[in-house]
Amino acid sequence: MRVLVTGAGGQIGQALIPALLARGDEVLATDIKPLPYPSHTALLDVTDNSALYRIFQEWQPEEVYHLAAFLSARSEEQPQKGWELNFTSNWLVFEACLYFRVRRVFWASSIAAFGPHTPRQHTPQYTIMDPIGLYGIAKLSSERLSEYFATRYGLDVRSIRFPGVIGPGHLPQGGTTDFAVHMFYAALQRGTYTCYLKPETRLPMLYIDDAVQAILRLMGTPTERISIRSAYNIQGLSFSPQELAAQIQAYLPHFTCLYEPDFRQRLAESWPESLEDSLAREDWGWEAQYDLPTLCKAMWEALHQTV
Ligand code: AKB
Repeated sequence: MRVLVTGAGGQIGQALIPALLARGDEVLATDIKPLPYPSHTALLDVTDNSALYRIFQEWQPEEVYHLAAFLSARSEEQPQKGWELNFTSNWLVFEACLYFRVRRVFWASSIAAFGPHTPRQHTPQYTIMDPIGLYGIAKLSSERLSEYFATRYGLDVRSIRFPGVIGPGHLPQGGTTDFAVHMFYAALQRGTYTCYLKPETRLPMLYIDDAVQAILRLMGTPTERISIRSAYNIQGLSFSPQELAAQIQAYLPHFTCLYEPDFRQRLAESWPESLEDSLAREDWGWEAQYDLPTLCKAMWEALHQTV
């Protein structure tokens, strides 16, 4: 299968590319910055429509994984850029997929599409969605666009509402859930971390291997089984900064975590604590493999080799 990945240098892209190659796909990895992969890479600004069409024309992808994004905190700093990257680029990619008859397209939605009036525990698939951040506004708008392209034009488009994603090897930048990865690195390198969220702020999270498996499983499911064309809820695990700090202290007893909440607190408080994901389970067999202890074990094993 010929596959195109955008935002390939990001946290999910860096883990997805090896998985796609391992299943025998021919992958063109694109990003706005040069990529470290040995072959089939291209520079691409996904908001540049002519550049996008050139890439589709040359590569003729059968599947597209559109991962380029500006995360929540960064989108607050540059709202217009956040809108272009998190909404307009979806429009351009969906249109290009129709034009070049792409078989299937994946894009990444987020729990940021929910808002302060959304029920926070076991958040249902269908509920009140009133995001307060620009990132969430763009993701919710993209969900509506995604369903529109599927029902009006028959585009086989699929998506997941990602929670915070945690994995080794890539320090996420510009998000609200980044603390979860940064805390591991800081614990090993300095023995202390200052968290920008309050200690008790619980958020849904996912280990990177589960995130990659979710994408592959969703994309490998026959069309007739897909009942959601906006984006699926999935639940992995949920924890707060203080719960993660306690797990880290079990490995590094001298680790200390300080708390200095900033503007990201308001975003985090408007997001769910956990999600109800029965439709993802029924439609494509979603099931997370990692809980907090297994996630921490996997992170330590990986980080001890690199840090
Ligand atoms: C962020 O924190 O902005 C992202 C997300 C939840 O989509 N990790």
